[in-house]
Amino acid sequence: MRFDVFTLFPGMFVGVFDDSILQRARDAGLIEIHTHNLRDFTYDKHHVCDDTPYGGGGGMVMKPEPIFEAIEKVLGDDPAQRPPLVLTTPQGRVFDTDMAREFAQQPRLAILCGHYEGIDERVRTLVTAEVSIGDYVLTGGEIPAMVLVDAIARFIPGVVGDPGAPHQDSHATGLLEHPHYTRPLEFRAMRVPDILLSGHHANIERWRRNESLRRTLKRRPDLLRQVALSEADKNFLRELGWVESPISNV
Ligand code: 6GU
Repeated sequence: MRFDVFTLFPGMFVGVFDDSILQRARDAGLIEIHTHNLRDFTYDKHHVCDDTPYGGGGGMVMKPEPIFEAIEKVLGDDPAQRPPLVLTTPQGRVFDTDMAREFAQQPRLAILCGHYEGIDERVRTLVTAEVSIGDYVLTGGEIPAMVLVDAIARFIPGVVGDPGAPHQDSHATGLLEHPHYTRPLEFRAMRVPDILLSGHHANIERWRRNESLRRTLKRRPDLLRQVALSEADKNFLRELGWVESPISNV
């Protein structure tokens, strides 16, 4: 999958995409990440990309011309032939695991990092989707773009070591993850639960499922309304004092 990121601050991406799992995925040819500096698509001496808002008021607005120029030069002149373009903005739809999985189906994705007080409204004619990463305001859309690339890349086969992993982890199952342990068996008087040493796979799976349920009930009970629960799941949750909501989304 190829990502094209349009930004005023390409330097912010250096390092984030050059280490760890994303670098390995790039080396393996599983993902390509191209960052494009919007300033390179200006024609004035000072490479200006922002201007004051019509109507007055504070702050600066991202100018449309460098953005249109960059999108058309890099992604092509024909809108019908271009990959989807996501604008990162706190006004967007809140990003989640379903969106990550869906974007990962695309061969290409372009991301435009929003900045300043906002972006000239006419730029929205280029944009396929507006995405926010949560209900707080950041100084710019670069960190959200990194979040999107990382979360989407994990759903591309081969990027994460264990092919089952992205589909089993927190949120992908709709539940939070169960606890994990590795050696040593006993550390500072804390022992690994015996069940994990039993070699009994069905019991271990039931224990992990129950611990996921326990953790989700304690930390994110809202998620339980959106997940398909078996009778065994419900019985376990009831033992913990869970009361089934009469309104289910499943
Ligand atoms: Cl996508 N952009 C900015 N500037 N702030 C945010 C955000 C995006 N998502 C959450 N906060």
